Amino acid sequence: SRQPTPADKFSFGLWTVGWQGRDPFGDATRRALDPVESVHRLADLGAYGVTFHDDDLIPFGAGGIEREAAVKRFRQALDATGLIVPMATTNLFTHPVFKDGAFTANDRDIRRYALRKTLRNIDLAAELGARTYVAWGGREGAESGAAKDVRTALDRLKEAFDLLGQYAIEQGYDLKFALEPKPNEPRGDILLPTVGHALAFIERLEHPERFGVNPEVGHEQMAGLNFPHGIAQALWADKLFHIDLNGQSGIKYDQDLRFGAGDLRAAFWLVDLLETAGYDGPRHFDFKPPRTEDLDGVWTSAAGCMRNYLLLKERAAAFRSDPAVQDALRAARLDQLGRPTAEDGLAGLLADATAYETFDIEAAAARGMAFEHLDQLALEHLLGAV
Ligand code: GLT
Ligand code: MN
Ligand code: MN
Ligand code: MN
Repeated sequence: SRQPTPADKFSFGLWTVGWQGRDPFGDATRRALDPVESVHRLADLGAYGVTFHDDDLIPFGAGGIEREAAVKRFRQALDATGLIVPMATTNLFTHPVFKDGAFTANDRDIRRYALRKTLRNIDLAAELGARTYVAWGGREGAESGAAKDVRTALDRLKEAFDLLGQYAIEQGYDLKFALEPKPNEPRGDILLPTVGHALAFIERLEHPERFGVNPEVGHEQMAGLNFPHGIAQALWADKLFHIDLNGQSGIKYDQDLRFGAGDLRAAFWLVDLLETAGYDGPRHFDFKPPRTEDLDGVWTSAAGCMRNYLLLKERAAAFRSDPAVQDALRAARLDQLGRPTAEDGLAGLLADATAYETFDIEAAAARGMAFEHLDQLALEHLLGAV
């Protein structure tokens, strides 16, 4: 069905629909949204979850009473709508104190403050039932060479995540961490710029099993990378803990378009991959409704994210179940890729004269791969021609 339901596991950040359209060149074009209003609107549209930064819910610097009231109202909205909080995160980028980063700021007092701010919100995340805690280190980076000793900064980043992991374990929280890579913006260069960097970093942590990635479509595409390939490797490593879906057109500033806008072909292969791989986590939209839109446009944009996902899911399923596609996959020898190269072992490989001595190299080199036919079938399905 093209009508989103909670079973589709669509979730939105409060900061996405709530983005007021402030950019480096212009002021806000929309009023602030009350989180309670967003929860109700998202539930009406068919989402199952809502996510937040501490500061999206509780204004930065709010006192205890204001904090409790904000959480109470939010919780009431969740109870009234049945929306859940699958994920939460920390704002470690807006306040000027984080101008040189949070967990890797050169100033030690700022690093300690960043950790305390995060630990405090982890308690709230656990209290609201979140199972994933995202960490996007947008300010962890540099604009110039000597300003950041990257190897030492990575030591501090590891130290921070080791402490956060220890805290979750000691508190008995059923909570995993998902690191979100981004190559640049707002810093000139950000640490852990891609999915690959993050996967390698995680293996150096004290509790690697608690850590995975939260890749965002546009962030990998800003680096010119193939997003579905990055997701495939994260899945292969059992590290796809969460995902930020949106749209991006090529290598430029972070566009955060609604899902399906931008690189539609990549979106098609992404949905095909998530659905066939059995990814069962949230389909989380991290987009920014363009500042040209009024609030009606915001909700149209949010609904479009979900509808586009469902349309692509339909198209991908039609592609996979088409007998002509199955023939084309065989003609392209995907079944052969699925077979181990040397199930006969090293000895068998060495003893096999057909593998080398009598191998007809010229005949093998002359075989066409038939990929164009296969890809044309994909395009026909994507365009709804079949
Ligand atoms: C911020 C960033 C996003 C991250 C969010 C989590 S907030 O808007 O641009 O990509 O996912 O901190
Ligand atoms: Mn994101
Ligand atoms: Mn983005
Ligand atoms: Mn973003």
